[in-house]
Amino acid sequence: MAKIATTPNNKIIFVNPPYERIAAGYDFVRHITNRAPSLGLLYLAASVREHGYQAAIIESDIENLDPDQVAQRLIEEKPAFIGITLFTVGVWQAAQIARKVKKQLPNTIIIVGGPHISSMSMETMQRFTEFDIAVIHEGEHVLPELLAHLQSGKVLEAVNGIIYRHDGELKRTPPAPSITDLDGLPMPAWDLLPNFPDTYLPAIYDYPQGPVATLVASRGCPFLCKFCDTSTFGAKVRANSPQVVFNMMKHLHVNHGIRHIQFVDDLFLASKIRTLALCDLIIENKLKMTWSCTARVDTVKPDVVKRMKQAGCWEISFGLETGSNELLQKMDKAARVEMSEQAVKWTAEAGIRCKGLFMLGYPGETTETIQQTKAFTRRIPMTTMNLTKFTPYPGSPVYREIYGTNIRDDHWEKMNGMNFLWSPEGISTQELDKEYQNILKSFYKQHRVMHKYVVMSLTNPTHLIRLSRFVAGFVKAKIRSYFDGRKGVLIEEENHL
Ligand code: B12
Ligand code: SF4
Repeated sequence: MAKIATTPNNKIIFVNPPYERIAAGYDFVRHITNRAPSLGLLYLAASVREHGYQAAIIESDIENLDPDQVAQRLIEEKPAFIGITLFTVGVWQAAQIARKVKKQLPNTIIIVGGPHISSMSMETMQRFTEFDIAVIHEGEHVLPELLAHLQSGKVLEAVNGIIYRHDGELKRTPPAPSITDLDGLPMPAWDLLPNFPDTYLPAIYDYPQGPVATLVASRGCPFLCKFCDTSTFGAKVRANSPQVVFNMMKHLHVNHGIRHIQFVDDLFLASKIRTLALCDLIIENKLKMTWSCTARVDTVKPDVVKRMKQAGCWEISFGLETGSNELLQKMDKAARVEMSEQAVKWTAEAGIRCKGLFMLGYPGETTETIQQTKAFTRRIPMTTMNLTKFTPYPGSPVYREIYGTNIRDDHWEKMNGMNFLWSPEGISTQELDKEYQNILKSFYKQHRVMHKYVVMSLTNPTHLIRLSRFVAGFVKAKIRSYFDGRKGVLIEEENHL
């Protein structure tokens, strides 16, 4: 497929395929889970629109669409191009959509990109022949160039950063340069999201006030934590200027009524100068918004967090991972437990909430390290704890170490951090599952933590409403289970995983 005849229209529909695997019977959890749109697709849609293409976005999970419904919508719309964003966990569902569409619309060109493609492009293209072209790494510059080549029937080998099919063979072009001038990119196309911002809520208790939007102010990370997949943006850090970040915040506030921003950068605090400049802009211009961000513990300084608080910072998420220094070392994390403790303390003292991101089951985890983590989570002044089940994501250094032992690529569709696909020597996945519950309970049952949640529920009706819907759904599911003879067991049928 080096040359493609001129396509019938200039319509491109972007798809965020369904990722969420909620077992039948557990639908009520949707009331409290994260409903953030793909910023990648918003950037891509804005970028192709600037080049004259007509863009639309389907957010499958947020719109509650299954693969068949997504495919049906695409078939009805008959776009010339479809652009699918891929996390490892969503590849199979995306392929299901692509297969259905291809049957009805054989001339529609299906392009894939995203974190999974940045790390597993060749394997994915070999395995799923329904994907026509893969765009590796950032797409804002490559995609419009690719579409222009496709429309004019020019050969694709001139487009850098892609994999395409030619006479039944896969061809890979040289990598495209990474985008250095982030300020030059058009603002994400929030206007293309149906019902934005109302239906795009983060997880319950993850924001002080709605409506909420996500933003990314920098790309890239030079560190090499072994569990992390940095293949999309690479090691070189690039950033928007504080003025452009401020402009985007103001745009969201004025035009979409957004009151809270979640920054999803890997290293929001990488530059103290940039962070303080943004805080100054927010304070000087009296922008009344709250915001949260993620940071490495070694970038936290008391003067910075104090200024951030004055500028509306509500919560900082830290990748604390574990309470064991030995494990941190095995992960190649530069931080140590003592450093984490200090950063969380400074943040709490500044009046900013601390969310700790932890993982359980990393290679080297033992019953002793689990106890260390449990004690650590109770010792530090953290307000929220997020615990994921260790998953070796393609693109992470640890994936290459583990692959070929007892993890197989068939596990892609389980890679959402909610399944133990692998267990360290000496601990079974069942034991890990039990400890997973124990650690969370031991943290959330503390009075000081519960108190904060009660206050939040009472002061912010959105949380209370979401919580009530969740509880009502749970009760209904329980009652239904008795009528159906399942005696309190909520799962209605085995999840297909
Ligand atoms: C915000 C975020 C989320 C948000 C929003 C997700 C979303 N749909 O975008 C939420 C919280 C929902 C989320 C959830 C998950 N996430 Co997440 N998330 C991120 C984070 C921190 C930032 C993503 C982002 O907005 N980047 C900025 C935008 C501009 O970049 P982008 O989306 O990658 O898009 C660019 C390119 O990839 C490319 N591109 C993307 N799609 C397409 C499509 C086409 C057609 C083309 C041409 C190009 C293209 O062009 C875009 C513009 O340059 C990344 C880390 C990171 N550094 O990227 C992790 C990351 C993407 N998440 C990851 C994971 C694993 C998950 C989860 C599966 C599990 C978990 N424990 O979090 C869950 C899925 C939950 C579920 N529903 O089952 C991994 C993915 C690894 C992998 N191989 O799959 C990452 C890379 C973290 C990491 N370092 O390991 N996540
Ligand atoms: S965990 Fe954070 S610091 Fe470590 S490599 Fe990933 S993005 Fe970088």
